[in-house]
This record gives sequence, C-alpha cells and structure tokens, in this order.
Amino acid sequence: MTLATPFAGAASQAAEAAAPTRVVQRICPLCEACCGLSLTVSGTGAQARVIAIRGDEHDVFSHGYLCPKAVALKDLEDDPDRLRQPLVKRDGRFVEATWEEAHAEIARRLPPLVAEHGRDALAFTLGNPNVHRLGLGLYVQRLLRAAGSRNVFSASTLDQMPRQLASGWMYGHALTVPVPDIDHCDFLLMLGANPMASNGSMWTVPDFRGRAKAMRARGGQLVVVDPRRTETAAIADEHHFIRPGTDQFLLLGMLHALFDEGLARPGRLAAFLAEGATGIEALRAAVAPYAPERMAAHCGVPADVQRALARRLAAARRAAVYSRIGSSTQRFGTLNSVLIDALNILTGHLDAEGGAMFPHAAAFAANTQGRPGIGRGMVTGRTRSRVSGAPEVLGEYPTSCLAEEIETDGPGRIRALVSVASNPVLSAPNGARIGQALARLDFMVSVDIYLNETTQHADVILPGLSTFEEPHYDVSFPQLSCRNHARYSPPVFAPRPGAQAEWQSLLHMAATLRGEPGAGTAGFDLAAFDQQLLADDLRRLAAGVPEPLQAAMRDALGDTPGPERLLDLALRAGPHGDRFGQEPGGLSLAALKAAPHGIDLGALQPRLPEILRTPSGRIELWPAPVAAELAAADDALRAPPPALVVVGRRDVRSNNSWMHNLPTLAKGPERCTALLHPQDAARHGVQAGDRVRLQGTGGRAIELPVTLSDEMMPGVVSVPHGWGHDQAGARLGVAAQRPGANLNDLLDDRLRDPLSGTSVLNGVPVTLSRCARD
Ligand SMILES: Nc1nc2c(c(=O)[nH]1)N[C@H]1C(S)=C(S)[C@@H](COP(=O)(O)OP(=O)(O)OC[C@H]3O[C@@H](n4cnc5c(=O)[nH]c(N)nc54)[C@H](O)[C@@H]3O)O[C@H]1N2
Ligand SMILES: Nc1nc2c(c(=O)[nH]1)N[C@H]1C(S)=C(S)[C@@H](COP(=O)(O)OP(=O)(O)OC[C@H]3O[C@@H](n4cnc5c(=O)[nH]c(N)nc54)[C@H](O)[C@@H]3O)O[C@H]1N2
Ligand code: SF4
Ligand SMILES: [Mo]
Repeated sequence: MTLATPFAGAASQAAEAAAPTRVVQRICPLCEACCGLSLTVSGTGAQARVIAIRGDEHDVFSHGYLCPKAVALKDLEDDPDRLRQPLVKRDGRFVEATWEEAHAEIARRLPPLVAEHGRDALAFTLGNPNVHRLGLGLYVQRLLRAAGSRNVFSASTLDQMPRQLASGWMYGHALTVPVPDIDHCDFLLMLGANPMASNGSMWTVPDFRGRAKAMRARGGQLVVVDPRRTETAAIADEHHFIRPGTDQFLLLGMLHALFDEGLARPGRLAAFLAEGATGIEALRAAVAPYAPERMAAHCGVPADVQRALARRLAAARRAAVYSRIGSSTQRFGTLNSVLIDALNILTGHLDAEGGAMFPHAAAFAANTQGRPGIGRGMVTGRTRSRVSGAPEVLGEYPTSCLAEEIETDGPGRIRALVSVASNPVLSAPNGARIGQALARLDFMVSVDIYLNETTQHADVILPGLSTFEEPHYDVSFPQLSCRNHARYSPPVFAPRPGAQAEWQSLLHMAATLRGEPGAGTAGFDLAAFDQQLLADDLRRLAAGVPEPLQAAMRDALGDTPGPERLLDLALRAGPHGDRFGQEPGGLSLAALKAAPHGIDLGALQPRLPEILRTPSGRIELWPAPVAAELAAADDALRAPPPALVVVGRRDVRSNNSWMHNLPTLAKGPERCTALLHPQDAARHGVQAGDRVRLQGTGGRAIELPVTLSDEMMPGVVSVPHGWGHDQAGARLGVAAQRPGANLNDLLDDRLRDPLSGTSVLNGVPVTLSRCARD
C-alpha cells in the first residue's frame, strides 16, 4: 500500500506549491513494523513543513508499505494539545514553565524525598514509546542506573514479559526471541495475534499482508487460532476459534499428538538440547496426560483439528508457530511461550530457514555479547516486591503491583514517581485505582507529550521534541525483524529554539539524583556529564581491548553529546561493525547516513549454537519453573468455564491509549464498542446499537455501545483498550469528544502470570446487561 496524502487546506497548498520542496526518508516511529517513509518537505528553516507522507518504495526492508497511522504523524506534529513547554503545578494548577524552572523544581523536591525515605521510595513507570524513540530508550537506562530503585514498572508486564522470560530460560537471554521467517515459510500457525490490525509485534514485519499473500502464492498456508475471526483470519487459509485463556491446553494437546504419533523429530536441533529434567524425555512425560481428545472440551478446538495441526507442522518443510498478546497476557503466558517454542523445536523448525529464527541486529544486540554458546542464563526473583512479594523479572516488578506499593504504609512505600511515556491509568488493569494512588504521591514527574489521564497527576511534565526534530534508529526492533537490516533517519527539522530533547531531560534528572554539582540549575554542564558517562561505558566496553584501539574508539566518537554517538559506538562495536577501522567496509553511523533507504543485511541465518547463553550451553526445552506450572494448569482444567469473558481488540487506526487526539485517525465510526456474537446478544436481550454495562469480577463496570458479528466466538465479548478520555484533568480536545470507555477499569489487577508478573488482560470473566434505552 502506498498512500500519498495532502494535509493542508487548499489555500496553504497553493502557498506550498510555490515553496521549494525536498523529499527525505524517515522510519515511522509509531509501531513495531518500522516502515520507511518518504516525506515531502516544503520551505526551509522555521517555515519548513511536511506536506506529504508516502511509503519509501526504495526502503530496503519495507519497500513502500505504510498504514494510515503514518499519515497522522502530520497531525501529531501540529496537534495544539501536544506539549511543547514544561508544565509545573502551582497551587493545584498547571502553568507553563521554563526548562530551568522545571529542573529546579525537580532538584528542590526529589532528592530530599529520596534522602529521607530511601531509593525505593522513588518509582518509575516506563511506557511503550520508550522502545520507539532513540533518546528515550538509551537515556532512560542512565536515569534508572542513577536512581537505583527496585520499584521499576513497565508495559512489559502488560505485554511480552512471558515471551522474554521463556527466551531467558530456554536460550539464556531475554532478547533471544525467535520470529517467523515468513518470506521463506510454507506453514504459519498463529495464535492470539492480529498483525493485520497491529502490524506485528515481537516480530517486525512491515507489510504483513503482502508477505502473507506471497507465502500463500508459493503454496504456503496461514492458520489463525483466535476467539475472534479477525482481519488476519480473513486472509488466512483457516481459522479456528479457541476459548480465551486456554491456549495451554491446545498447545499441550498438539505436543501430546507429536509424541503420540511419532512426529517429534527435532533433527539437527537434537544436538543442542539439554538432557534430563529439562530435556525432551521430560517434556514427553509431562505432556502425556494431555491427549487432544481430553483437551478439546477445555479449549474448544476439536481433537482432530489439534492432531491435524500437529501433523501439518511436522510435515511442512519450512514452518513456524507464532503467538502474541492473546496468549501472552494470560495466567499461563510463560507456559504458553515455552510450549510454542517446544512445538517449533520438536518439529525441527527452530533456527531453520522459513521457520522460527533468531535475527542478528547490527547494534545493541545484548544477546550477542559475551562468549558464544554459553552464559549466565536468566535469573529472576533476585528481589521481591514489598507488598505482594512478586519476584523481580528483568529488574522490574509487575505493573499490577504499582498501586498497592503507593497505598500500603510502611518502610519502602513509594512516595514519588517518574513516568516516562506511560499511561497506566488507561493501560493497566484497575486503572481507576492507579489514578487514585498517583494522586496520593508526594511528588511526580512525567516525561510525556500530553497532559493526559496519567500525567494529570504529575507536578512537573517534561515534553520532548517532535519526532521530526530528532534522529531515529530502532534500538529494539532489528532484534525482532523478519530480515536483517540497519536503517537510520536524520532529523527532518532543526529543533525549535529553546526546546529540549528527552535525552537531555532524562540525563538532567539522572544528574540531580546523583547529586552532581550544579544539577538543577541553568548553569549545569549537561554535555560534560554525558561525556563522563560515555567514558565510563567505554572503559567497560574496552576492558581487555588493546590501548591503541581504545584510543581509536575515543577519537571516533568525538565530543558531540547525545544518543547519536552511543548509536555509533554500538554499530561500530556490533556484529556487522567496522570495529573502529579494523573491519573496513563495516557498519558505522557514517555508513548508515550515506544509505538513506537503509542497508540490507540479508535473510535470517541459523544461529545455533552460537546464540545460546544458558549455563549448560544447551537449549533448556522444559525449564523447571515452567514444568511446575502444570499443577496449576490441572487445577484450571477443573474450573467451570465462565459464561462470558472479555478479550481485547486492536484497530489499525489506533495505538494503545495515545493516538485518539489526532483528527485523521479519530474520524470514522465509533471504535470503542463491545463486539458480541448475535446469539449472546439475544441471550441478553441486546440489539445492535444498544448501550451495555459490562461488569468485572471486582464489581467495577463500564458502559459502551454494542456491535454484533458472528466473527465473535459465542461466550466472548471483544472490547478495545486505551479509551476513557473523559477525565476532567486531561487536555485532549479531540479525544474528549468521543472518549470511549476504559476496559482496564473493569479488569482485575489481582490476576497475573506468577512467573513473569504479566497481567491477565484477555479471557477475564464479565457479566453483561443492557442499559435502559432512551
Ligand atoms: N486491556 C488491555 N490493556 C492493555 C493492552 C491490551 O491489549 N488490553 N495492551 C497492553 C500493551 S501491549 C501495552 S504495550 C501497554 C501500553 O501501555 P502504555 O505504554 O502505558 O500506553 P501507551 O498508550 O502506549 O502510552 C504512551 C504514553 O506515552 C506518551 N507518548 C507518546 N509519544 C511520546 C513520545 O514521543 N515521548 C514521550 N515522552 N511520551 C510519549 C503518551 O502521551 C502516553 O502517555 O498497554 C497495555 N494495556
Ligand atoms: N493499530 C494498532 N497497532 C498496534 C497497537 C495498537 O494499539 N493499535 N499496539 C501495539 C502494541 S503495544 C502491541 S503489544 C501489539 C500487539 O499485537 P497483537 O498481539 O497482534 O495484537 P492484537 O490485535 O491485540 O491481537 C491479539 C489477538 O488475540 C486474540 N485473543 C484474545 N484472547 C486470546 C486467547 O486466549 N487465545 C488466543 N489464541 N487468542 C486470543 C484477540 O482476539 C486478538 O485478535 O500491537 C501493536 N500495534
Ligand atoms: S505500520 Fe506501523 S510503522 Fe508502518 S506506517 Fe503504520 S504505524 Fe508506521
Ligand atoms: Mo505492547
């Protein structure tokens, strides 16, 4: 799809026609597909404006694809509600402040709180845009290190933590995540994912539709398992309903079938598998009780379908099983992730062409560092949260523990919070409780571009530059891409005079927390502090490197502060890097700057055993904590199925909670509706267009209009998240006109996967009743 969209009205178009135009390339920062865009820019200097956005046909990775959200980047640029100046709360009201005033306020209030109550009294919430903005992603790490708090909460425990934990335990590193090599695949089985709407997740696959179409044209097949016949199911060869929250039973059934029918043949992978309690025989014994014939009644997928899927997976020359949010945000999210990989491994499709493969990122590939083939593995639970005792995973606690840590008195209570690009009031279960807890804090800072449902509780809001004013490089997504590549975008515009980038705000806060002399004053030398931290990095990185090379590294990086030289360092030291002149022709920032459409690094290649970092040097097929989950899964088998459960739904014109203020995306039919099967509607005396009340087990309810479709599995209602923009303290003029209801207000914050700390966001029991018709 290539969209060309003129944004401006007719009069300004005429003016722009006269102005000189230029075309620049830009990676879209909005979702994980990371499409390459072509922007037409008119005018120069302060008059410069983006007048058209198209897909970049010459992009080495996305080849011209884009979705309607890219076009809304222009709305985002112009949104009058987007913050451009810091806000400081004075006497309960936000007033615009200078950067000096904002940092002075932080320096006045934050360090004394930490000094009196300890480091853990300051918490952090990190949201989704941290992985989409270069400066945020790199410098938030610097801030966290300076703060040294255990109370870190992020969107990971509302999303992919089970997948990362499974990878950590099986392969030794949380970033060693296999992705389908769709361009060479013959059979793709997809559970709980809807890339036609989401554009892919934990799998960077721009133009999923085009790639799926090409797969099918080659004779390949796509099978979707989802409680809704989604947009992805609509382009698939086959779709099967599954009862929400029961993927583990389907997966256990399929694994049982593989062993039962003699189809468990890992081939070359056998040499890499651990033996004994975490090996293949242990898995065979574990799945023995879960015959498809027994699982069918529990998951709703007939036994013959389970067996047929297992056989097709085993028979396909090149195949992969892939899953996402639907099977991750579940009580058995980590178990599900391990079982998915077990299917890929037992059928020989892991790390094989056209199967589930490990990308090789050019920079920031933390899973590629250290000795190849062996490592420390992943350890969780090094600390536990104060109130619930939830184990730390990757240095975080479950987001669903945030409110209780603020509410519950005692030593270590959270009294201050820094939210960085996160909106837990709309994104996390029992959002209303989180809002009330935030209102109790002694001090809160938000690094955010909107005054919204969460940031309304802050005392200081620090907005960043617009995306067009900053360089872009995806730190995370080349690690998850269906083809290896490296792409960089320079800023399109110079920053407005006096504006501050997010990396500067984060670094300044880090300096304040470390008590650096002058921090919090206008005279603070941020560049010198950045230099000092980089020198520390280099010392670590260069340990054992000969001195002449260390000197070459220092010289090469220069003295311009900010994220770009960290990127240069990571590229040059990375697996494809020029190694500071030792590997002529290798990657560097300069090499990427010279390639505006990106550099293709080829199809995914097998990486076993080099990629392993487990202490055994083997794949731990059946990690002990996961094996122990089967007892709980057995309990779940005995629980009666709820009459009605709610699942989430994504729409291509939306993005979590924060793009509902952009007019291009906000128009069109109401999207925050409860989607229901006509049978369920009849059962509840509901007709299309009625308003219904959905109530969760905690007793909290939301009201919203109903839409009906037989694309829903009976007994399941689908509601999108990220809505509920009717809070008086927010400043979101467009979103407030059609606020929708906050699904997370009714979800239960006590439900989570105990291994990964991830919230159960899908398959949660609800009751439905019709609101009075007026
Ligand atoms: N019920 C239910 N809940 C869900 C989900 C679900 O499927 N169902 N999905 C979950 C998932 S997968 C995720 S990732 C989470 C997301 O949870 P969050 O990350 O909390 O939510 P977002 O809506 O992405 O919020 C992004 C925040 O960043 C701000 N922002 C946007 N751009 C920028 C920027 O460039 N800089 C800065 N500093 N701020 C910016 C926005 O104003 C907003 O406050 O939601 C989760 N919640
Ligand atoms: N347009 C748009 N794109 C986005 C986002 C967005 O909000 N809007 N958010 C971004 C983010 S942060 C993420 S993490 C990704 C998520 O990317 P995806 O995981 O592809 O997102 P969803 O569209 O929520 O797909 C989840 C599917 O799981 C199904 N499901 C629910 N419960 C179950 C279950 O128990 N079992 C099975 N098998 N299926 C189930 C749902 O019906 C749904 O179709 O999308 C990203 N891209
Ligand atoms: S699919 Fe994602 S990355 Fe591509 S244009 Fe749309 S929002 Fe941007
Ligand atoms: Mo997400």
